[in-house]
Amino acid sequence: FATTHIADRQQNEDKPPCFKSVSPGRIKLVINTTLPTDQELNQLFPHIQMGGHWQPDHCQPRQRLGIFIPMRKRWHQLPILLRHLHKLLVPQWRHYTIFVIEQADEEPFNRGKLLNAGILEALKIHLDLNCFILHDVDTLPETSLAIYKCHEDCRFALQMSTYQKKRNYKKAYKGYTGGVLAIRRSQFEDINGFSNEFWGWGGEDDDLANRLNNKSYQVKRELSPGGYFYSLDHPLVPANPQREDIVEKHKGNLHGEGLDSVDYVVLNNERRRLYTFFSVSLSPGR
Ligand code: BGN
Repeated sequence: FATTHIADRQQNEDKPPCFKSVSPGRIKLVINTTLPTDQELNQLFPHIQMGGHWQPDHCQPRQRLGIFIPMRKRWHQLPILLRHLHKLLVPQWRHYTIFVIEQADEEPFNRGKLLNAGILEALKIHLDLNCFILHDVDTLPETSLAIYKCHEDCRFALQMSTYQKKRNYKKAYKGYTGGVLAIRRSQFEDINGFSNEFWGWGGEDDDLANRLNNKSYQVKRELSPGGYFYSLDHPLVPANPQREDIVEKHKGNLHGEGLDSVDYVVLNNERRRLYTFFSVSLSPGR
């Protein structure tokens, strides 16, 4: 990959900052979809660049978003989310790139480590990302008021999916960082990213919340109605039986391992029509 957007940025310097008010509305969910051919995608999304990048050209967005989708088996859900996001984000005048990071090894799913790896790889090609949206593939915004951006106040990370269908739209608990989280790059780097030690379901997000709190950041929850998110169904995944112990153990040393110590091997990277793809092995030494 060549690095991009440095030239764009210089040109942008004369442009006014982007400001767009969004009219409220529900987003039509297109659920039963297979990934269309590249030709069909070109027709649906003529302005989205290869690799899943878009930015407005008449104004200068202050936030440059990397949207990170950790992935393993739920490939059938990806086209649903991708269509949905590109439809939502262009009218919001966001500067964004969507990244899909696949865990291609035989170990249990490690969402935190996978996101650490994906973010490091993304920053090699988009040097100037300054806001990360950590996005589960099964969680879809329901209204146009789900504004994809980091909190204006740099003391706060933003829990975007406060009201999820799978929890009967009950408000997420205080400090919940799963689902869809907007976190500034500066915050993510300051807390040393996620722990790499959560293999299997659960705990990595609560550990992330502890890392944030320990550095005096707080997680704000998006309000209604922007915080309403639909959930796609999937089979239950086995929980990691050690997750509570690991969360507890880490409380004594919250930033000792993480983004700066993640080991992985990139098996594939390519710009696909609607997203940039990385496939990584998280168990290089095992
Ligand atoms: C919590 C899980 C989170 C998960 C949410 C989903 C744990 C660790 C306990 C110390 N946390 O209970 O990882 O995202 O549920 O609602 O299991």
